Amino acid sequence: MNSNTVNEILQGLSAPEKYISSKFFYDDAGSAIFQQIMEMPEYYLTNAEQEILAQQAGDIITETGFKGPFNLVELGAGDGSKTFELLNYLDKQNREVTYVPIDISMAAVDGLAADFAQRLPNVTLNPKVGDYFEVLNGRLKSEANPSLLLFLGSNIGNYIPGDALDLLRLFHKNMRDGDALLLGADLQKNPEVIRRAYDDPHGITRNFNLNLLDRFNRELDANFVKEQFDFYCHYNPLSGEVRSYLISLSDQVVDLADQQISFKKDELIWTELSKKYSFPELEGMAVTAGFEVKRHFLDSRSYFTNSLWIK
Ligand code: AVI
Repeated sequence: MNSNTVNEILQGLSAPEKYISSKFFYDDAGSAIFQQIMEMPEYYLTNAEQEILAQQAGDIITETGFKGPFNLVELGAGDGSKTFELLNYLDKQNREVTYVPIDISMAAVDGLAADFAQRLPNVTLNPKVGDYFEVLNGRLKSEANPSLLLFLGSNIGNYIPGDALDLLRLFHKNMRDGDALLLGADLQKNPEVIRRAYDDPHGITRNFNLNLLDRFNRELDANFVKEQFDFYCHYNPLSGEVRSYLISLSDQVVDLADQQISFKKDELIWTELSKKYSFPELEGMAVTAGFEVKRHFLDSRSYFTNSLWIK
């Protein structure tokens, strides 16, 4: 980890209310645990979004209004499994599309490109490795064809509200007039359904959180004792926020990157926000960021939306 990253982590762990950004979940081990999360029956988000993209691909593409060739630009593509549904549809329709998966992980982008090249030989692939702000910077404006941006998986829900808006504004700034954004967002629903998806009975989300400590031990020369921490999470149906935490089980001092961090017994470290939206909240964000909301595409249980916004 570079010195800015180390300082960011130290700052969070020295704050009066300690926190660690959820972006640090995703080392190789954390990404593998996240795969296990997505396979849990309680974690309904993945299947709900897959269902929407598989069953409503035609309507989604029609609503963009794109008639000719276009770019499908996926931000944080991961393994691209859900996008396969859209591309498969486009391929069958003989639509001319260039798929631009962008991900920070070279392994993810390479794997996905190899997989799609084999399964969708007619689709043009133009994968990009890097931070999607840097990769996106200026690129869509100079494209000859319109672009449909994909920001799937409820990733928007992991940003605190101000940052979520900044990100949407940044997408907007980089898009051409008439370009479209398909945003995957988890909806407010029976709070028990949401609670079970995060406070899961298998302990997988607990491992996902505790893996942060393993990562810091390995990469920041820290000496966290995992048994001295536990996981807690809470869904507040009034705010729509799932908040996840690590709890210190004793008064303890931990070494990390040549600093000493003190924890009180029962002190919390906030590790993640997973925001669940109402339609007015989503529509408010769209308008504030400069978009027109075209349509919400829902799964059969109305748990999740892929919302199409136009610049
Ligand atoms: C990646 N992100 C949208 C997931 C979420 O639902 O907030 C990460 C996750 N955290 C716990 N379970 C899944």
